[in-house]
Amino acid sequence: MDQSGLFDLNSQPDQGETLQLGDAALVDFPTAFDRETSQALFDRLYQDIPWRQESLWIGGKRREVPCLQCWMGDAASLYGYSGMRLQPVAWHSTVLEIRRRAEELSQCSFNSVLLNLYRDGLDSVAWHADDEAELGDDPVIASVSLGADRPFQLKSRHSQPPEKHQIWLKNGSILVMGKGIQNRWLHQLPKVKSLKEARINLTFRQVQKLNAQA
Ligand SMILES: O=C(O)CCC(=O)C(=O)O
Ligand SMILES: [Mn+2]
Repeated sequence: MDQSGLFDLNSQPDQGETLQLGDAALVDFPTAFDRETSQALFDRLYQDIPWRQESLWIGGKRREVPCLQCWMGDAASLYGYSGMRLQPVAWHSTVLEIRRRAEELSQCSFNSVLLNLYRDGLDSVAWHADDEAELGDDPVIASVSLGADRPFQLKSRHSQPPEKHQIWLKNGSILVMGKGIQNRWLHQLPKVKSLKEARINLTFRQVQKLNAQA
């Protein structure tokens, strides 16, 4: 079979919906991939990705990260958070196809991606910003969602009480977190206890060369 025709990634019109947060913006493309393509992408990644359960030291205790993960990218794109160092695995062809769409919609290039598999609604990501030094001063991040729709929350870092927003990350969507978002906002993917379905998220990033010596 001609693999290039397997996923028709460019079949949807590119209509972004902007949420302006002060001078930073989120742009959501809710139908970046159609339903059939999203399902095919989900199934392929669910099966093929070498998913790992990482663990972190938090408050002197070792705790499992509440989702499965895989760091993928160019060989030099070492990455870490909360004291964890991640060596990238080589690009998977399906992830490269998804990257092409993310780059087209965001008009940015990405050399790495963190894949998260949320097995059900009890898997989650706590409040954080993707502001590690290796991502540069003010990164743009493109976040691709496949599988179960989940709420995504933001809260301001520098105002009291913090301003909060919630949006839904839908199957087949790409959310572009623009400049200013990581510096001025935290985000999280809260637990949804009743949810039984899985979700895969890919956050495409551009890792800078500063960690070449790491
Ligand atoms: O799953 C999501 O939508 C967010 C994931 C995330 O924030 C991250 O991996 O840094
Ligand atoms: Mn994040």
